[in-house]
Amino acid sequence: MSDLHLYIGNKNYSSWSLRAWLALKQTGVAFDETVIPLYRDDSSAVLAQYSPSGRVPVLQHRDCTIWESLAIGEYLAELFPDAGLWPKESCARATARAVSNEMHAGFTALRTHLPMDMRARRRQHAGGEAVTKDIGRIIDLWSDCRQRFGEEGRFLFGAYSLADAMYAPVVSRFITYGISVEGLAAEYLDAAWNWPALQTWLGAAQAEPWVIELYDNR
Ligand SMILES: N[C@@H](CCC(=O)N[C@@H](CS)C(=O)NCC(=O)O)C(=O)O
Repeated sequence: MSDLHLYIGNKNYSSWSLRAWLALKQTGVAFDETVIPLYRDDSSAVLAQYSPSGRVPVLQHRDCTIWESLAIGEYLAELFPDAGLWPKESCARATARAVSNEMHAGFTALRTHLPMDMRARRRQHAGGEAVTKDIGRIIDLWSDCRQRFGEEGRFLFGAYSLADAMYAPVVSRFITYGISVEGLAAEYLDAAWNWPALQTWLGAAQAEPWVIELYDNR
């Protein structure tokens, strides 16, 4: 049993859980995880036992409870400084924080109209102008990070960082909804999608029995 325990939602649907799980995986430490199936009659009651906000992800580390995906990432970056969760160079690190915050606080149209559904390949969405704008910004942002900071690897800041974990659910959406990208963004999409930890999570998502109609029928 580890002193780190991550509580997450369904792997197929819970985008915020995926971010925290990838961050924790990147530390290389052993951890326990509990999947709390969402949108069931008992979900709120179960979530309330572990999460002050009633949402996942939640990281329990000894007597410290951390909710909110980005706060979990920051906590892990402090706890495991050698994991390289943030880039070392200060401008790269500030930019990584900026794009991570932008993801955490924004892209509402994309998140609303293209819910994460990792095992689906439906290639259709009721997009609209706001979704197109979000997609355009994400492609610009990925290309810019790759160009300015990505020299030493295949990820946004070269080596895998929290910024990549934050965008992993967007990568999954691009695959699910068949959003085509070119150039640096396409190379990034390929690297991020094929990241072994993400593929491990995908395998677990594909094996899950639960279907959330709310997301599947959107
Ligand atoms: N801002 C939060 C968002 C957490 C969130 O919305 N989690 C969803 C699952 S992806 C949830 O727990 N939903 C359950 C509910 O709303 O009942 C974070 O970054 O962790």
